[in-house]
Amino acid sequence: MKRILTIQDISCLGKCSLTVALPLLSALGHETVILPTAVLSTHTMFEGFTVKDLSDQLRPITAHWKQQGFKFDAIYTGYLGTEEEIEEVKKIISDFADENTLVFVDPAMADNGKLYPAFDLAYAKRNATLCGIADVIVPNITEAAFMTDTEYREEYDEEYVKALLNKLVGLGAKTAILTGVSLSEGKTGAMGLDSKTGEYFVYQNKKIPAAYHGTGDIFSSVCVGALLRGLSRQQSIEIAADYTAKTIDVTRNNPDKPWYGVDFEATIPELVDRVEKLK
Ligand code: PXL
Repeated sequence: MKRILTIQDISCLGKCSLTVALPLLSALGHETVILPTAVLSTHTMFEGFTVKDLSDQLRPITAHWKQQGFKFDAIYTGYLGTEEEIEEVKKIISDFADENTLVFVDPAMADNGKLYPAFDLAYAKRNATLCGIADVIVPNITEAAFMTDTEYREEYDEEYVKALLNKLVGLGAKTAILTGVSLSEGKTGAMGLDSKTGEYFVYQNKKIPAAYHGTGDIFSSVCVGALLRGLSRQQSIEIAADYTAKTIDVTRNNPDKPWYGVDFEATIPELVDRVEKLK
């Protein structure tokens, strides 16, 4: 069994970050070690959320793991609260990752052309330095634009996406995967660039006309979980994109859907079925 360390916040209620990553990675068959960076009552789209920063716990927790001799096959980072925390996480990566560790970074901080309420441009630039030490990064177009000083566009073509991907690997990431990429009317998916071979890869499926919070975390968790099962990059983005789309579709059709997240729990059996068949 592979062991993955995931570093992100716990939004106690809200179906994002660790409350999504942990169940999905477990369902995909991985031992999942969590390092919570903060505890929030809910994610930051709720009014009046509470936050307890846990930055001062990162060192003692990881020092204990080090002393116990733990190693990780992958380190997956998501939403991080502050620039200082990003620096701490870079240290943890340099302490625990060797050439066999998959370092997977989702610089979760923005969407639809805007940074989340807690962040500014300096934070985005700091996240770019974390992306620079990653094997795989999975920003959306907004996050990529902020990190690379590129104009954010709602309407774009393949050349714009390719230029963003080239700037992202220019940050130092070995492979960049842009999420939420729509290359034709009614389609959406992901497009990536392998910096070593210069090869682009792409997957487009039907765009479900609905948007919910936490779907970026769902894509990332499934993508890294699939990669860690030894599936190819192409298979992994296809499985992650299809699962995310299916989950959005199921949520859209649920009359009692919560506004703050998707019904990813309902589609886990299908996900497991699909990856089991690929064994
Ligand atoms: O889904 C990304 C995310 C994770 N964690 C917290 C968030 C968000 C997005 O808003 O607020 C606390």
